[in-house]
Amino acid sequence: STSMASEKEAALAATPSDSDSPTIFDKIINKEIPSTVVYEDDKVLAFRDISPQAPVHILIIPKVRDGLTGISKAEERHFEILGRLLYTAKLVAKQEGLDDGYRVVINDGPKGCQSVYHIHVHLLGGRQMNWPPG
Ligand code: IU
Repeated sequence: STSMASEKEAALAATPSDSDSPTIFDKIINKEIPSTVVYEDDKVLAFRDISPQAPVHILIIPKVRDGLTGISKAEERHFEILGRLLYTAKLVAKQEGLDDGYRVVINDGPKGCQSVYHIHVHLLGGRQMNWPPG
């Protein structure tokens, strides 16, 4: 969140041992806390990141986590939702007018700088992205 000194600190503080607990994304899904939703259907929700790292920074998440705390926990039963998350990234990129390109990212675990243990796809765009990422 914005009160954290850095996303890396948040990631290192959010140990994977938290991964069986509900996350703040459940409250966003349930509209218990506000977010700017840009796409929603019965399976996925896409909303603007509270701490945007690019002019467009959107998170795409499954409405039901089903053990998918991160990509490292993916099983065969998740094939469909994983496809939907990526396809939704494409739909939202189009909706946001990112016709010259964009970045799609999934952070995993402490070294991947994951801070919320409910799988999420980052869609970043609206500026020139760099490679390698930090
Ligand atoms: P990460 O891949 O786990 O590091 O990404 C988590 C993202 O969730 C990060 O970009 C945060 O800014 C974002 N976020 C949010 O949008 N709303 C929140 O209430 C919280 C985190 I906590």
